[in-house]
Amino acid sequence: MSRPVQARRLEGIDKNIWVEFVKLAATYSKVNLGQGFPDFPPPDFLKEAFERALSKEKYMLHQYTRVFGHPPLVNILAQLFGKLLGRDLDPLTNVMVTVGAYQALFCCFQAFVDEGDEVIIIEPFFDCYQPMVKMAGGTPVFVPLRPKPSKDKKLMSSADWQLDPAELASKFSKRTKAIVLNSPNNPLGKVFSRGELELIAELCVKHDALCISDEVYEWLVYDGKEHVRIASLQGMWDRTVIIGSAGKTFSATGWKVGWTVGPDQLLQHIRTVHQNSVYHCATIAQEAVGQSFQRELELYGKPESYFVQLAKELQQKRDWLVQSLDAVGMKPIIPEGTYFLVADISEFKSDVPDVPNSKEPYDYRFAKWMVKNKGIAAIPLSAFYCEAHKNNYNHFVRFCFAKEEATLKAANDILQKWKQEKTSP
Ligand code: IK2
Repeated sequence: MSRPVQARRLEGIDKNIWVEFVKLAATYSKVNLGQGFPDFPPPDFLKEAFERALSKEKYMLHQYTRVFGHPPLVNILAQLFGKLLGRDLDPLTNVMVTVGAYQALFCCFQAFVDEGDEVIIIEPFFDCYQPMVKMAGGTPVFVPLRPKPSKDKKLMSSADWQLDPAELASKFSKRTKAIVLNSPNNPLGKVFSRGELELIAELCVKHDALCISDEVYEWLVYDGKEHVRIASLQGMWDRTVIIGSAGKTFSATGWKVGWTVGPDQLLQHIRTVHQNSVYHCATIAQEAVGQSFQRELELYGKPESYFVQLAKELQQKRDWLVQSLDAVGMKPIIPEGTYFLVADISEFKSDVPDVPNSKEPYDYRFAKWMVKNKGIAAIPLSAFYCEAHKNNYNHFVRFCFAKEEATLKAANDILQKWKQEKTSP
């Protein structure tokens, strides 16, 4: 063809961190702490629900179901989120099922963002927000969480990374259509406090902006911290879409069942995008997720609840990885939630051969060198920053600790050996 094949909206968004680093991990890693998925099995009740859905009598579950969500699943999600948000939710208009949280995000940007609209993104951010805003014709506007080290603490916490209120306020204008909030945050593990959320909410109300609230790690919160839903704050329900993921909730990321929860006047536009793109999400997976939520609703807050047990197990895994990294001088930032932990690699500069004139950020070079030479896969933190800010945050990598004890032990063995090699003459 003599004319350009590629649509203009794809310009500059062809590179993807997961495509690149998943391949590197598959080729070189002995211990994969890169992409965020558990290497332990999902709970038996989820698998059993799937098996029941496959039984002979349930043959209709092999067919299409309701376009905006399988009825048993939207019913239970409406009950659960109704309880969490303290309001009556209509399963048919306040909930929509998507193919993972990814598709929910895509639907939101397509539904709300026009040419010329600005969308505020808090850095570091889950990487797909930026290309999705651009594909919708919008302009991403970035505002970083800034680390505030305190002298008396040996290790930082993700809570020490904070927004500067004046800086955040300066990003809002009449062009602002929405802000994307991700709490608990991937990659830092930060759980935004009520006060921080109130500040964001106030600005949304003042500037009549929407809030796309990505809460896929809502159940993975540690040390007794509270996950506050921004939709429950004053003036926010009408302008917020909550996004969730069964993959993260039930440790089954390959299932790709997600959802949006929000007011009908917002969800109606999300439904328009969904019905004209993906249309429908696998019925059997929705059935099994629905049954699993039924179980969790019955056990809500009890020690047998998977939500309670998983958070407890992950907190222990977080602590193991914190210890391993701290012992070798890769200063971990203790996350308050999620699967992830960010560590400072400044002291490892001398290990990675310098590449004169390389435009690649140091953390990318470090992560590539580490997987090839030490067999540990991790993700460079600057992948979660816009181009202009990458170099300010290029001395950290992200590790995923949602892994079997044996995997974390193998990582520890490699790290200790590495440390010994560094210190022995
Ligand atoms: N939103 C956030 C914040 C996510 O972290 C994810 C999943 N990403 O995990 C990959 C990684 O960071 O290593 C999603 C949305 C997408 O969720 P789903 O898998 O349900 O589409």
